Order: sequence, then C-alpha cells, then structure tokens
Amino acid sequence: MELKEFLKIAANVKPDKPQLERLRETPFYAFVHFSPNTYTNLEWGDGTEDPAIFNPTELDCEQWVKAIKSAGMKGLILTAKHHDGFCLWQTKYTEHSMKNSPYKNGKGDIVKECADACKKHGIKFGFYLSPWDRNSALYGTDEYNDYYVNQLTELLTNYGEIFHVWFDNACGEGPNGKKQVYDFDRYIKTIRKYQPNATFFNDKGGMRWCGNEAGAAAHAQWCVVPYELCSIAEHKTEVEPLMEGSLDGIMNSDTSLGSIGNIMYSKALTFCPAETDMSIRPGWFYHEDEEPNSLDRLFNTYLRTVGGNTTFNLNIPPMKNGKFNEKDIKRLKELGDKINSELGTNLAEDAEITENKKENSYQTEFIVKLKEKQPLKYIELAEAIAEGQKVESFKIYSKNDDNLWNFEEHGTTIGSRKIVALENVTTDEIKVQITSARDVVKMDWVKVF
Ligand code: FUL
Repeated sequence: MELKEFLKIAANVKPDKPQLERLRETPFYAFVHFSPNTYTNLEWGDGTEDPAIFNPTELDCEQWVKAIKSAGMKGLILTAKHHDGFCLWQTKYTEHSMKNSPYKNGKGDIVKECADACKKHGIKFGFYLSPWDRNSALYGTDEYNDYYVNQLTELLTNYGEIFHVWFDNACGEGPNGKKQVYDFDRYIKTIRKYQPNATFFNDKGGMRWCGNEAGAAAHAQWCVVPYELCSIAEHKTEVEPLMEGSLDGIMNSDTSLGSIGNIMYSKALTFCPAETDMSIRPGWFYHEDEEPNSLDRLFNTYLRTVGGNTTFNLNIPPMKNGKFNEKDIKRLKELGDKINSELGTNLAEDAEITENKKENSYQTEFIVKLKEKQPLKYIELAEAIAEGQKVESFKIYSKNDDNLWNFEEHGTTIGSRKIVALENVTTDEIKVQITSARDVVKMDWVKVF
C-alpha cells in the first residue's frame, strides 16, 4: 500500500459516539480519591484496614459538586473501590465496605450520595473500580472476575446514568500472593450492556492514559493509534504494515503514539484518545501536609490538555471529615474564573473566515478577519473530529501594520481542540496555515480570544 493511501485510511478512523461526546462536551472532569487511605495517610492501602476507620462525619457531596462546577468541570469520577478493596457503596458481595463503617451506622452509601449530588447540580457521574483488590480472598482466581463483574453491575445499574468508568491497569498481588488475569473483554461488555453511552479509561482501549501524572502534553497528540497496542478497543481498519518491523518497544503511553513513525508498523488502527489525569495536590489522597498546585500550573495544564486534544481528569481529595479543603475550593473557583476570563469570549464570533485551498494538496489556510484591531491571547482550533483526525502541522501568522504576515506560532496536531497561546499580538487579521495533513482538512471552528 502507498503511504498516501495508508494515511488517508488513518485519517478517516472515527470516534464512537461516547468518545466524541467526551472529547467535545465533557473534556474537563473531576476525580475524587476517597478511601481508608484518607484515614491512614497512605496512597495505597494493603486491604487489611479496619472499615471502622472510615467515618466521614461531615460528608458533603454537594460541596464537592459545587466546587468542581465552579472550575467549569462537567463530570465527577468517584473511587468506588481503590486498590485496598474497600467499597464506598452497599455492595452485596463483600463485608469490606460501608456496611462495617460507623458512618450512618453501616447504612451509608457514598456512591449514592455523590451520584445524587451530581444529578441535582447537572454534573455527570462516573466511578473508578480498581481491578487490583488487595482485600478480596478471590483475587488471583477465575471467581474474582465474577466478583468484579458483579460489583461493576451494581454500580452500572443502581446509580443512574454513568458517563465514565475508570479501570486502573495496576495489577499487583492480592492477599494470597497471586496476581489476577483481568477479563477486560467481559468488563467492557458489561459496560456496553448497561451504559452504552459511557466511555471507559484503560490503557488498552476507550480513553487511554497520556503516559504521565504531571499533566505534561505530548509533542503531537493523535487519537488514531495502533490497534495492537489497544487490544480491547474496537478494531476499526485493516491495513498492511507500511514497513517491515514490529511494534515491540512502542508503548501505548508513548508521546509519539499515532505518529507516522509508529502507525506504519501497525496491521490495524483504532480510535483511542488520551486522557490526562493529575491531582490538584501531590497525592491522589488527602494528606494534611500537602498544598494545592498553583493557579498557573493548573491553568497551563488545562491549556495543554483540553487544549491539546486530550481530556483532563483533575483529582480533588476529600479530607477525613468528608469535605474538600477550603484551599482547594478556592483554587477551583480561581481556575474556573481564569478559564472564563481568558477563554470565555470568542472575538471571532462575527469575524469573516475564509479558506484558501491549495490545488492538488492537503495544504490549506484559514484567514480570520476581525472587525477591529485588538490584542489577542489565544487561538482555538478544532478539526471536524467526528470525521477523523487529519492535521499533521500548522502555522499561525498575524497581519502587521505594513500589511505583511508576521509568523507567530507553529504546532503539530490539532484534533478535537487545540489552544495556542500567543504573545504580544495585536491585529485584525490572523492566518492559520495547515502545512501538512493526512487528508482533506475540515475545521469545526477557529476561535480567537
Ligand atoms: C494509579 C493508582 O495506582 C493510583 O493510586 C491512582 O488511583 C491513580 C489515578 O492511578 O494507577
């Protein structure tokens, strides 16, 4: 197969409906890590913790939801079960759960309280159900997969609409020293059966890990990646590898994933966007001696993630009493205010946008003529991602007072959303030049802030 044909196929691999919804409508959501670790000051419990220590006497899920809403987030994912195996809901399948917590005399259901608070405030709800379970005696046996699916089913069927299910790929030893072979195919089928609109996070399909927990962006962020590295994803094309060789040594969390340099070894391609996960504080769980990250760090991460063709899953850990810390609440509000003030008003709303296509080429350019000359801080570009991802590289220019184009910035991929920060630009005309692409480029929008 010719490179041109191969790239055209890659450029037309499309998202499924939940992936498209996630990228476009819910790219920014919250993680909430809450478990016995909150009380033992650990990051990973070993499953021997006494459920009696888990007692959030002032639990206030509405406080969480209002806080994340003030940051502009649209969804919340609660750790229904972390690696310690303790369940935050009234599960039928283990005693290592709220049943043995003093909270509400063993009748508490934090998954329900959280799902209800989300519903009340128009926030989507999802959960993290750790496959690695350091408490379950079944872990390491076939029965454990039944146990896991039973718990998954409880969470998928009793708490209303679920937008995102977070699988952790961590696979350590259980209480009997054995490791588990996770039956992800079965887990995914269970999600599809009960919540067909949900996305799921897993290195091997759905939404994949960006490769770090520091909010660092990839050089080029592709949604179309080798199927062989995402074995539980939907197999979307069959292509002949362009090159002899193998994908050995290429990881699904590599920052070059999806580049021509690695898809050319692939026999099939799939659509699997990256999710960036990071915590507002150094730990995933609450530790008294830690402080929230600076507003600058969080805002810049937002620009690089939501504005870098990934989703952004930002964790906020509740304290022992079951509330968010006031410092985190303040930081979330500052973040929401900053996002609104910097990216809230599209200055190109009434602008004239024209496209000049080059003949016999995928190169093209978009000219944005603003009503008046003004200072500009950002450009937001969005490909018609429902139809696939095409742009390999672009450049941005501004018109200067001598009617000449000043080069401002260059970039690689665009995808669902690319936010480019500009420095000292005052102009009434911007040019976005697509310098290379895999197929004919179609943009959903060009916005200017
Ligand atoms: C990791 C886990 O081991 C951490 O504890 C945390 O939950 C993070 C989001 O994922 O794999």
